[in-house]
Amino acid sequence: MTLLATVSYPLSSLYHKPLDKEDDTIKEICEADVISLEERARLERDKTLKVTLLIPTLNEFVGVKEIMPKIKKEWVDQIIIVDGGSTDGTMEYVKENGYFVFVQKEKGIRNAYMEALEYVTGDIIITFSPDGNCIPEAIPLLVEKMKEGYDMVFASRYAKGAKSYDDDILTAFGNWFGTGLVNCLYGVKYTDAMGIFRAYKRSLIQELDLDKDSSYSTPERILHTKISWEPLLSIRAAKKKLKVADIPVDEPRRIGGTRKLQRFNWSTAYLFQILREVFIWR
Ligand SMILES: Nc1nc2c(ncn2[C@@H]2O[C@H](COP(=O)(O)OP(=O)(O)O)[C@@H](O)[C@H]2O)c(=O)[nH]1
Ligand SMILES: [Mg+2]
Repeated sequence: MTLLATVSYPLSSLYHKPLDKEDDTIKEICEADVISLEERARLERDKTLKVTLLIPTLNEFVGVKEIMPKIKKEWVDQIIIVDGGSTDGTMEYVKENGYFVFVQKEKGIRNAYMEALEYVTGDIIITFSPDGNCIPEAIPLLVEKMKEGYDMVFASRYAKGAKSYDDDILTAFGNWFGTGLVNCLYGVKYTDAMGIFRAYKRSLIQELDLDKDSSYSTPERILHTKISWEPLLSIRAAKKKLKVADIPVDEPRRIGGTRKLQRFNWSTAYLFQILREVFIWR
């Protein structure tokens, strides 16, 4: 398992620091103790965080029929399905099987996330596509890792030990190049900066301004498209030096349906964002 960033204060060394007579040192120890206590409280709190599984769907009938029964309800506290206007029976299937589902009003996967937010009760969000690309059994692993106190955990297709069986030459290159560029520009060691299958604290959406249209409007206007927020989430988490980890999870091939990726528009828009973030946003 690759640890991408570590806790800024090694707790054990703070607790066992020997006392010194110097005022400055005592002040330093007191401050350190306050920080470490805060950190400890945060770690305790993180163990009790609630989890929402957020599932965007657009004509994924074959996928939902096969994948949804494999998701155990007890893995998470809430499951929300946001449908983009499926016409292939996806909606009917999930409704009949008792899932909470609603149809988004505005187009695009980012709007699906945004419109779902008012229903999200979890402190942690896991985004998941029920198209065969995401392995359901990785969900409890993401939850467990998040509860160790991380801000975000990737189910990484490219971490050591994992592999994508869904990539073609272009998506493999795009993911490799995008992740490599984020790493070079923002000083992190991500293995999969672009993927949807990940867990993160819900609070990051506001903290990282992912909910602001202005974070996306220029590339979206130029390229006449709507992009998602995963790449920007990776970049801004790096800029803020958040605590991030990844777990290796294979990406099996898609089952049924079609890929919604708009190759040229999205890769160009994401490249634009990766480069522009060097100059904008704190
Ligand atoms: N609600 C909603 N879901 C979408 C939209 N676009 C894609 N999806 C879903 O998002 C998930 C990921 O999309 P997919 O095409 O598989 O992306 P890829 O695997 O990264 O190529 C799938 O479950 C799609 O059905 C959209 O505009 N709205
Ligand atoms: Mg997919």
